[in-house]
Amino acid sequence: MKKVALISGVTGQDGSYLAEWLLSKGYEVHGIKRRASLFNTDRVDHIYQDPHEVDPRFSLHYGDLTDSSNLTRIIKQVQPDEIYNLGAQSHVAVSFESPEYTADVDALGALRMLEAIRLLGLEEKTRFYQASTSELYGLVQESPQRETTPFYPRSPYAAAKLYAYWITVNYREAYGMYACNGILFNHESPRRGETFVTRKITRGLANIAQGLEDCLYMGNLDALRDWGHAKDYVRMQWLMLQQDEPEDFVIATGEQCSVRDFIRMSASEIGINLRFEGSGVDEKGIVESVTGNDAPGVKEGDVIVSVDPRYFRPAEVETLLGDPTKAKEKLGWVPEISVHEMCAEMVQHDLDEAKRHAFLKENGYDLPIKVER
Ligand code: NDP
Ligand code: GDR
Repeated sequence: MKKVALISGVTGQDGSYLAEWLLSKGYEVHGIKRRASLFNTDRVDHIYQDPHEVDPRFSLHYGDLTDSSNLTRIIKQVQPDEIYNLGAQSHVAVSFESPEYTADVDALGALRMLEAIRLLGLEEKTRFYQASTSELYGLVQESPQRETTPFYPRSPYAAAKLYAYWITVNYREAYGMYACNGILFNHESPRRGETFVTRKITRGLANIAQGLEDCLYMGNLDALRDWGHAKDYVRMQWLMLQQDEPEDFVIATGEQCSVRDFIRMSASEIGINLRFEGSGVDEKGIVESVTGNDAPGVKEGDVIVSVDPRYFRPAEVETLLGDPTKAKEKLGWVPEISVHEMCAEMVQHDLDEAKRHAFLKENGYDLPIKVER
């Protein structure tokens, strides 16, 4: 029997990789997309199947995690064997600016999904995966962080995800539902949103190398993260729903590097050597500058990265490092792509894109480059 999966957040980084993975496993896949004023399905367009031509194994439904009647209708119609709740306002810095909306989507969204399963009487049939996060550890109480490490959220995003984590545990315990949390550490890819730090770096430096941008404005370069590749991590999301008993798992590489290291790594992929000039506030409020050497798009001494305090967060998560031992031992999961390989893939992707833009510019079609300001 063909299994049926429903993914919220299917248009996001993880949703798109997970949909591909499930289709490769023979699933019928349904995704929830939000209504937007522009097309927002770029990451899944390549797997879309026109229902006029074939009976599709991949379908999209309009919906929103803030709308319980709509979620209930979709779940009733789809009758999924597995639900992956990946939809979220997922940007930590933005959550300080939109805390209430973030709570509505990220905390209550999970509750709405779980309640819909329960009210439709699908507790026995439908398995539920909740996209939990290393941000739960926030101000870390133990290092490395494992499933038993106490939580200490440091943002409205993390506080909302804390509720979602516990309501998932609660529905498992109260109603015997197969519901589990993947506590995933940062994972990236060429499909990562452009305002998350790794993609901002690879894209920004690629644009600079092609003469499309002058300087990349960054926040805290000393934050430490445990970065892995999204493709490795979605495999684990699926594995978690294939066990006899539902359990929560930490997914991480167990290796850490700083934002500064990631800038160095990306620059070296492009062929730019960097000099970190040290701190001191200038008249524009820039607290640190990084210059490049003579390299593509860069003259010796050009400032190509500036640390602008407006990208500092009201409360920062300085360091995260995961211990994926349980996932390795119980599920045989090991990450296959190293942070260096991932960085190289992201840089290559963004260089190709920057070259396309540069070509258009040279030929009189100057499309504006979108950057976070
Ligand atoms: P993205 O930001 O790339 O994707 C988020 C998805 O959620 C998008 O499809 C977005 O739709 C959708 N979405 C946002 N708001 C709503 C809403 N109100 N109703 C329905 N859908 C909504 O995130 P990732 O793919 O990186 O992450 C997936 C999940 O995993 C998220 O829950 C995130 O918090 C969590 N997570 C991510 C980690 C990471 O490092 N990537 C680590 C740990 C947890 P649209 O495309 O229209 O914006
Ligand atoms: P994070 O990812 O907050 O860990 O959340 P992000 O890439 O946004 O930041 C990582 C670290 O880099 C520092 N930083 C900057 N961050 C951004 N976005 N932009 C900058 O210019 C910048 N400069 C420095 C940040 O301060 C931070 O310390 C991600 C999201 O995917 C969440 O949804 C997920 O739950 C967690 O990872 C695990």
